Amino acid sequence: HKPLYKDANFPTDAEGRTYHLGTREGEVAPRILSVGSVARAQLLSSLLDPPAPGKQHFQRISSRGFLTITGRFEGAPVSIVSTHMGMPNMDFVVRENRAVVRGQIAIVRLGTCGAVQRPAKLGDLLVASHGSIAVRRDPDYWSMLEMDEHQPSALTANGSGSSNGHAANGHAAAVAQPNLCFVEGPSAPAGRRPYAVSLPVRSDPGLASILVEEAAAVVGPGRVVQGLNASADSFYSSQGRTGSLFDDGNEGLLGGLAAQHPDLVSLEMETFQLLDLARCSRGSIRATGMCVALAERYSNDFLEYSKLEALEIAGGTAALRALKRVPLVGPSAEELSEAA
Ligand code: R1P
Ligand code: URA
Repeated sequence: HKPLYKDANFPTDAEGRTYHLGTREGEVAPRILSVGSVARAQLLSSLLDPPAPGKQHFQRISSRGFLTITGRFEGAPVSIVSTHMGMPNMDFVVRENRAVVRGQIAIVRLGTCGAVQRPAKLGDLLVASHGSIAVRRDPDYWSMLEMDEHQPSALTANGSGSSNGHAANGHAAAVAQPNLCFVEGPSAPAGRRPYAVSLPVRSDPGLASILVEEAAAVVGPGRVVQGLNASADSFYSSQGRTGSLFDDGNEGLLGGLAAQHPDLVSLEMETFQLLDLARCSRGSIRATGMCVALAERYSNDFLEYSKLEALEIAGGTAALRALKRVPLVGPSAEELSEAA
């Protein structure tokens, strides 16, 4: 049977369940571990305290495939939520969990990532202590190339069009945007920016430093690297992966990001959205992220998959310990009286 939703602004069903995650108040703990896959959520649920005899951990898989597991970790109520991939999915996870828990909440993301530059190396735990930037592909860059090809004089300041879509120069105000361009040299049409790079958004400093301590206690301090994260809107183009099948204009992207941010260590797809929403949550969300370095972008090495599970367990243990330790402000008297 299909649930009936009310309130197009923030849809919930008759039982108060959210539209994408399918959970309601009482089913999610204020301390949340967000992981990229259902398999990782299931694996890390083995770290939870065993349920009382004859009971099971709360588990709900939504119609959209988001799995929520709620139990206790060393006595503290926690939820593990599979988030899938990309910033829109992190948006669902943050907003819909925020809506079903009273009081302040803490969210730690445990993901996988590419290691951008040394000292980050394969298998390390990279903590976004310096926050995150976002890297987004700007489709207008290619639209402008197309428009330029069809109406060269309409878009160029000097009336000279481009014959190959990549050689025009002197572009007019239509292309003046405040974002950054990392494509340099003769193939970069002047003033055109294929990738927009945001300003950094910070991690919760207290939560990040507890997470670093716990990660170092699990894997040793030499395997934990703190720095800036970048979340991209693609695994491929906006992470600087190149190939001949698409014109991505990204040859200089990775080098440009590293040069512009010497503390950049990790490149993945969700942390920025988590930190941005926490920053906008009127103080109601404490958040940070940590990733297992799965790929070394500077050497082109990729972690052996057989080694990943142990690293996920190590990172998950550290993240759950940090979540347990982080102080949270409980629900206000107002919230409690609303609930009554
Ligand atoms: C891409 O393969 C996925 O892996 C990384 C990226 O952020 C993206 O979601 O994280 P997860 O392993 O948490 O999914
Ligand atoms: N996840 C990403 O998003 N990028 C990588 O390089 C590895 C994992």
